[in-house]
Amino acid sequence: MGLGDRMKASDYIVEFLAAHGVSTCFGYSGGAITHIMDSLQRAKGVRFVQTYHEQTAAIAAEGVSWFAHTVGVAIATSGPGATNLLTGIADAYFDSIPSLFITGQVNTYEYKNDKPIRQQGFQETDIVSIVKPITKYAALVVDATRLRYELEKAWAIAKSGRGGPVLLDIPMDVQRTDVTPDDLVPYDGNETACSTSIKYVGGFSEEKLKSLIANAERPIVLLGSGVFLSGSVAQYRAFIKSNGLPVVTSLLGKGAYPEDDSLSVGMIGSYGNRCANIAVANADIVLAVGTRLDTRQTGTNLASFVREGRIVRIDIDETELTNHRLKNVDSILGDAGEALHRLVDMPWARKSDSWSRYVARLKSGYAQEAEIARNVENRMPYSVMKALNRFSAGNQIYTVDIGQNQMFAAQMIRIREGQEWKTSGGLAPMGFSLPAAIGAAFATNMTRPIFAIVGDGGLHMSMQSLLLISQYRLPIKIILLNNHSLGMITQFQDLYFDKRKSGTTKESGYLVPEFSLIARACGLPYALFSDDDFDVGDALGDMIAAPGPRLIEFDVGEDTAVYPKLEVNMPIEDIGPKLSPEELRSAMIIDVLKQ
Ligand SMILES: Cc1ncc(C[n+]2csc(CCOP(=O)(O)OP(=O)(O)O)c2C)c(N)n1
Ligand SMILES: [Mg+2]
Repeated sequence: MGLGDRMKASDYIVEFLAAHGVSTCFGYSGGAITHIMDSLQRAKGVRFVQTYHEQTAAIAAEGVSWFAHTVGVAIATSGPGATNLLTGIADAYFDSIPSLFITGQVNTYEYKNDKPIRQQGFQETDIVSIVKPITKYAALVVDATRLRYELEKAWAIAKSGRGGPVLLDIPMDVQRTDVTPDDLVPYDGNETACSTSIKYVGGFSEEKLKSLIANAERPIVLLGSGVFLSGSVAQYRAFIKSNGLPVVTSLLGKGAYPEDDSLSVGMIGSYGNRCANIAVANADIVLAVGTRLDTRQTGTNLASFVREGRIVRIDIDETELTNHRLKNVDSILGDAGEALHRLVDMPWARKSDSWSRYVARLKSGYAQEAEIARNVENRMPYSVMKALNRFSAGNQIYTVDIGQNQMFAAQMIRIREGQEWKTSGGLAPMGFSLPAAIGAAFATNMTRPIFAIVGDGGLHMSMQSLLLISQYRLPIKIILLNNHSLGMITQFQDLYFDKRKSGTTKESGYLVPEFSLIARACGLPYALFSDDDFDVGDALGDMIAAPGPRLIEFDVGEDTAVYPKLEVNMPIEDIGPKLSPEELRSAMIIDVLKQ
């Protein structure tokens, strides 16, 4: 293109995406986005995938972002298209996923602007105001000469610091106007320039850190999703290994350290592995990296969390560090990878072997397998997870929905080196797994096998994705745990509502369809396993090994329960079903009674 050449603004937008390495753009059509869709159709290098629902597009964009380490992109029309994106946008905001959402808007001359009316144009909706609290940046682009500036700015903000979603709302007349790319104003990068050096917060210092570490005898590392987002997984693995440090993760940090390694103790939290919870409770220093330490991790009894130790926290978001309710925290602001440069030279070397031996003892006494044997009546859901561990490939991807199915997986799946895991933490929308798997499949060019674990309720919410998975023959094995109920909620109702159910079981108004027929309607090969001996013989292995997508349903019965599970206000080591006071005391190093 020569200097001064003009082009259609919608073509310019798509060229921008292509130039920034976007190879797949998810979305759904509608009048106000047709110009961009037409440009996408004609573009080289960017594939447009229509997703049957904008929520699917938004979450698939998150999947691309996570698995390709880039900015995922989704588009939608004005009004209902834009509002259907909201769940994915909010999810990306809470879980820090760099993503760009482009919505069409009514023509600038139809827009109500400041008039005190509800709406002027058809399907006009002020999406920018709606998404303000759940985006890092959102703008209505009313002038095509600002397109370059806004696109560059949005892109930079999505990726900078703690990543997250951005949204550009682009009126139809702006999309169809002509622009001269060479005349467009560039973005100067001021707002996104961030320092790469780390900062000790609130009186903490390198000397204090050093002395804390030097005096610690019971160190443990807690890894969160920030380790993935900062691209420092390999470095943390090397650091942990070379210092022989026990390691636990958050739900989103699963797999940051290989879970089949002897140093890995498991996931902590309200559905954490008992061994991991007890280990953290007894640590005298917890190095918490890239994790929000929310109450699903710490329990609601904050004063009891690591009560005889210090938490050294590394986070890229200063507001997370300065607004936290835990008292025993020392904070380092900065990128997890940068912080590691300082950490490696600290005196981590093990003071005694007794802490390692203690953690190893916890791991064998309170492993998830032991927990199931002791506390779980209906073991089939856990057996499914064990089978997945066995049948998973070396480069397996897991995407996981919300509910009991998520926690069965989190407690039982072992993410090994080369494998990856993605679920939703902060927003936790049912219907997450299938769209995330779709994003993962496109992000990896259909080269990696994917297990998409989902419950019957989550499948209800993402049903359109079945056709999409079949249509593109994505390498996704959908692992459906059908307990004919909203199991996570029925377990809650059992505990706190005297077993009364409402809207969560067949008797209380919640039904599941015949999934075999739905699979057939979508052209998806299907199998049902309803007995506990489902992994006897080759049927399951064959189904998993077959190329292309499958819907594999496990009828796990209605009575399903996740254990262990923390009750409100309990310290995390006292996760239920509770150990006897004697057993808990003998499992602990620190005083049980002092909380
Ligand atoms: C969109 C959405 N609505 C409601 C909830 C609340 N919720 C969390 S888990 C759950 C039940 C999930 O049922 P299902 O998908 O069948 O999984 P199960 O717990 O039975 O494994 C519900 C309703 C949610 N997380 N997301
Ligand atoms: Mg269910």
